[in-house]
Amino acid sequence: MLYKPETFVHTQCSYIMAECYSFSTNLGSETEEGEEDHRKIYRYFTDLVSTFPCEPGVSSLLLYRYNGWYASLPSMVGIMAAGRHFKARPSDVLLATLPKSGTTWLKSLLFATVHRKLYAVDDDSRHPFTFHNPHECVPFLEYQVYVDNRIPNLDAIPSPRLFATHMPFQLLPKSVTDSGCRIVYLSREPKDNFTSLWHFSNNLREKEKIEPWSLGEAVDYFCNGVSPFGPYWDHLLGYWTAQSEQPEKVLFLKYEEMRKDPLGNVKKLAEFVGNPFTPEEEEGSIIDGIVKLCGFESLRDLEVNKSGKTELVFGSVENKLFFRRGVAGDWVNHLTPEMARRIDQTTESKLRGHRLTFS
Ligand code: PAP
Repeated sequence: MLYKPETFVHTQCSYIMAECYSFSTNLGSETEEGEEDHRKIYRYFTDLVSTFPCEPGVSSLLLYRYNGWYASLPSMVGIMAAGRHFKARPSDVLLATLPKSGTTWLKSLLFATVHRKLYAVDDDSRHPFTFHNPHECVPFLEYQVYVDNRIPNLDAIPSPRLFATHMPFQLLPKSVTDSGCRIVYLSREPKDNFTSLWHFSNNLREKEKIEPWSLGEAVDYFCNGVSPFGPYWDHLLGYWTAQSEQPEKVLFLKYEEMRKDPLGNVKKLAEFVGNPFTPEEEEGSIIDGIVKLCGFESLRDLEVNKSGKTELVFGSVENKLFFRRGVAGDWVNHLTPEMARRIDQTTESKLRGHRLTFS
């Protein structure tokens, strides 16, 4: 997908597109560093991460271990670069998820809600979602912003800026926690999260070189914590604990509850980010419009999501891969009772005593 400046006005979307997608030369960075310094930093982090232990996991790439967390080499480098450079503003909103827990959906709902005055949700001819996958509208810090061939200038983006991340709470850039910016975390039932991840990773593998993975082997990796940004349960608990300590700063949502009550959850999101719907808006059709615009079928059926691609640090991903079934409970169609039991038992033992459950 090419950047189409004419489709945007003065908003986060236009800046992000310009800064993050133009493979810019030095546009002036937050740290004022030149291109050569920038390359050196990435080389340094890449060399460093290469020395970490690595192993295969539920991923198309090898997963490197750092402080008990797993991520692919480029993602780990992105985490480190974001930690060094990212300067959060108190008005920023960070969307945090594990891969395949509904990131695309959350990005679309939050973007459409926050920018509802700029982009009417019923105006297909102008809405950014007609031209861009939600991943291009709300970029990942470690996959799209802090990557070695671009020097982002995030200073020019008007508030409120929206960013996304798969990082565990414990690895977030210090400026995020120091700034007190808001974090919205979306979790998903572990068996569904695993099933979605298995399909996605299988699709990304080099099909000519690598055989499809056995589901049983992938369940082992998952339960042993070797999945991208895993261990899955530790990731959940990081944000769950953060929410219980700072409920005004961290909102913890569940995919299954959003499926049941999307309208209520959109209202909750708008309030949490300090942009509540007015009584007139509540009476009108806008909340319903946002839910419809961001619904699974509506997004999946857009041409950009049928034939477009999104550039992420590990490659160019076909947008259609972000839209598979979009339901809760699809694991029953894939996992054997034994596999399901194994994941359930791991969940029970890891979450015991934390009052966090999934229906
Ligand atoms: P990411 O973390 O790599 O960005 P993410 O968007 O979390 O991916 O994962 C895609 C999952 O969200 C898919 O789940 P499935 O494999 O179980 O089907 C996808 O179908 C689902 N999804 C994408 N968009 C929506 C949506 N608008 N509403 C509900 N679910 C969605």
